[in-house]
Amino acid sequence: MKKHISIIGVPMDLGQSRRGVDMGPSAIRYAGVVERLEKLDYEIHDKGDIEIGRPGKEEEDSDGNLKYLKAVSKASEELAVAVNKVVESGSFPLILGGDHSIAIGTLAGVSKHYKNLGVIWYDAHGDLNTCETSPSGNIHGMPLAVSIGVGHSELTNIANYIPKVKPENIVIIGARSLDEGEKELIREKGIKVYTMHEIDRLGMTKVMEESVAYLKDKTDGVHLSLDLDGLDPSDAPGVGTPVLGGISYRESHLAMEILEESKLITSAEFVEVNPILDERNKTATVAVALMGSLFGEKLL
Ligand code: Z70
Ligand code: MN
Ligand code: MN
Ligand code: MN
Repeated sequence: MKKHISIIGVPMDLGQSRRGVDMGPSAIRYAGVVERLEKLDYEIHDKGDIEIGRPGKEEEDSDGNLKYLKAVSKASEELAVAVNKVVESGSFPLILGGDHSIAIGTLAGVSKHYKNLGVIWYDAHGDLNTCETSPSGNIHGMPLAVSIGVGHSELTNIANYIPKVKPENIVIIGARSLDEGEKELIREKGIKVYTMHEIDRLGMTKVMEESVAYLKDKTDGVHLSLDLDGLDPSDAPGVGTPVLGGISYRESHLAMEILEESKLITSAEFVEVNPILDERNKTATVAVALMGSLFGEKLL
């Protein structure tokens, strides 16, 4: 029987300060996501985009150090409802961002279906800030903290339950830009992190095999949250916060292939594609290629 994938676009750009990432879902569709995955014996249901309000002045929609809190929390509630429906229907949720603040809504929609959801956070950043520790006030730097129940209650309480994920069920891969408060939270909560140091030292095969082994027995589902800025800017230039020294295109394919073999992944999102900053839609094309590997595309 054919398996089902349901695509939800989230044209959200209010979780950070560079406009254009709201066009990410369009760019990823233009790069051929539906056609690519249909070739793999999946039935694809494109559910369209979540409506993102266009707020007025930033000051009026923000709360202290949380820019656009109201718009982000509203979109998160709506995304959580949409993702929840997809999971209930037995289809695989594939969410297209949008900035990484959308993970708050995705995880709120997914996690109630699992006793012990695992999360693989593929990112140059930890996204573990709170309003107290954030250097920017950008909510896209906070979604992983929010998901373990740390942060503003309007965000941690999306879909009316806290937390979405246990710290010991998280693996961060590709980190190379962590703020002081994030480092403290990582140590305090014992979150597993493979920085670029470990990726260089061990190789991506070992990093992914260890990550799979770490999550396999203690989780009953694993969400992949892939921020394109986890990749090196030479391979994924169309992101708002490029950080040198990232994961290569080839290493990323390998990572997706190992995840596919593991059969662990039960939902996924690809975020932070910004077509305005991109080179001829390269980053969206890379995202779609990685989805190909995640869903079983083979070279031969
Ligand atoms: C920084 C902050 C961030 C993504 C940048 C950057 C966070 N730690 N997240 N790009 N996806 O402002 O909190
Ligand atoms: Mn559009
Ligand atoms: Mn991120
Ligand atoms: Mn990032």
